[in-house]
Amino acid sequence: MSISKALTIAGSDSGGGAGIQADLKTFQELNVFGMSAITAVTAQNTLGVHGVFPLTADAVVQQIEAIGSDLGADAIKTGMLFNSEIIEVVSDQIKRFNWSRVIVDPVMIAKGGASLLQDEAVEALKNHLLPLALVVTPNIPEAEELTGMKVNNLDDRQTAAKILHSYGVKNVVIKGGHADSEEQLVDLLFDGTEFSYFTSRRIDTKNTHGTGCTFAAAITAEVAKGKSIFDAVETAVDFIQEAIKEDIGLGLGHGPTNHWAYQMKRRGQQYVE
Ligand code: PXL
Repeated sequence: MSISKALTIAGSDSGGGAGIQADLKTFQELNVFGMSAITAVTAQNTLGVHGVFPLTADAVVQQIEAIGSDLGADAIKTGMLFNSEIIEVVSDQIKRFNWSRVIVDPVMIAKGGASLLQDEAVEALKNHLLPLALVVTPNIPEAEELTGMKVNNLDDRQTAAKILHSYGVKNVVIKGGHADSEEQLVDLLFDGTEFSYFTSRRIDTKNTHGTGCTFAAAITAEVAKGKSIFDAVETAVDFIQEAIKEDIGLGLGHGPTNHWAYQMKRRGQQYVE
C-alpha cells in the first residue's frame, strides 16, 4: 500500500481549530499521512490568542531535516512562519530537499487581530518563499498586504492575482470569504494564463476559526495524492463548505470548523454518538 505524505510547517493552536492541529486533522480526513514542523506555539482558544512563543530557527530546521532525510513528503504546506529568519531557513530547506509541491498559506493575522507574522517578514515571504511556491492562498487582506493594492471587487482580485503570480508562484488562489458584501462566495484561481472561479454559498456563522488553514491543508492533501491544482481547489472548497456548515458549536468565541463533515457526508453518515 502506498500512502501519500504531507508536511505542514506552521504554528500550534492549543485550541485545536487552526494551525498544525487543523492541518493534521484535514490530512487525516483526506487519507494523507500528516507530519509537522512547528514554528511557534500559541496559547489560544476560541476567544483569542493569549500568547505566542516562537521556536528558534534551528529548532525549525532540525524538524524539517528529520522528515526530509527519512520519511520524505509528497507535498508541503506552510502556515504561520512568524519572522523573516524562520521564512529564510524554511525556504532553504525546501530548496535543499528539492520540494516542488509547496502550498503557502500566507498567514498574517489571527481572527482577533493578534499578529502571527511580523511586519518585517512580509518582504521575506515575497522574496524567498513565494518564488518556490506551487500555490499561494491569501484571503483579501493578505492579498492587499502582499501586493500593496486595495482589493475591493472581482476585477481587483484578478489584478492582485497577476501581481502575486509575477512574484514567481505558479498558482494563485484568492479567497473570497472576506468580501462580506457579496452574496455568493467566490474563490479565484489564476494559473498564469487562465482564471477559474469557484462559487459557494455564504454561511452566516461566527464559527470560522481555522478556515484558512483547513482550506490550504485540503489543497495540500490533494496535491500530495497527485491531483491537479484545479481538482485540489475544488475539493478544498467542498471540504471547507461542509466544515463550516456542520457547526460543532465549541467554545465561547469563534469556534472551530467541523473537520469530519466532508467525509461523513460522502459516506452518508449521521452524527449518532
Ligand atoms: O488561521 C490562521 C492561523 C494560523 N496558524 C495559527 C493560528 C491561526 C489563527 O488563529 O493560531 C497557529
